[in-house]
Amino acid sequence: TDLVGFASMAESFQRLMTYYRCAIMEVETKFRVLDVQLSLNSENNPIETIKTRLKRPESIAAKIQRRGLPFTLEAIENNLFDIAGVRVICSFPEDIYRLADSLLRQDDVTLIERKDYIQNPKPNGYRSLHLIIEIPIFLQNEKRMMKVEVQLRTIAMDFWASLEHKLRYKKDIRNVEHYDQISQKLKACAEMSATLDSQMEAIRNQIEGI
Ligand code: 0O2
Repeated sequence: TDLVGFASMAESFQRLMTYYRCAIMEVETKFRVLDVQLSLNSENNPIETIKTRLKRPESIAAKIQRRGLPFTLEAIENNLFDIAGVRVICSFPEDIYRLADSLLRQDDVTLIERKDYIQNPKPNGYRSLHLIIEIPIFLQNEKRMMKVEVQLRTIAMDFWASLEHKLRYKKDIRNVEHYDQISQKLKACAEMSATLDSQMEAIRNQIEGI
């Protein structure tokens, strides 16, 4: 019956979400291990914080609909690569690349896509390094490959992105001019904060005598 079909689909969806949660745990642990290891060589930890999130069912449904895809688990797994999200926040830009390189050298990590919005910021000023990776999770009787979106940014980039996120979800169409004005100010802040990041990094390197 329809009810049985629905219940089994709901259960499979829950199971898939659990797998993504496991994949998040794996990736988070990989970064925590790198943080400890990289901090043995210098006094400081490269990672400031790690934030993780599982995309909510309504956001998944909205994205599937937007892309004109069918509402199936296959469509979700094969097309949405940001269901599992791990955001790694560092103090300095160099640490971002150091961490990303170390992660990608691990033999169970496959790079699916890399977008460097630090080298090439978005027109609005957004900066971060985005990686889509695939990693295995080990279940009772099987190994399952899962995709995870990793976003690496500095504290300054994260600070900027959270403010810009507020604007993004407050698009007041009646007030286009106001919106444009705020966008311009934000863009200017993005440039100032990029300058701050690189100057702070230069000072750090001077202090450490690199
Ligand atoms: P949330 O709430 O963080 O999940 P797509 O993933 O298909 O929408 P694309 O171009 O494939 O788009 O992905 P991209 O550019 O790698 O960026 C996806 C995520 O990066 C976003 O997820 C944001 O988290 C972040 N991001 C990208 N651009 C911006 C930006 O201009 N401002 C801010 N604040 N964040 C950005 P979601 O799903 O949009 O949001």
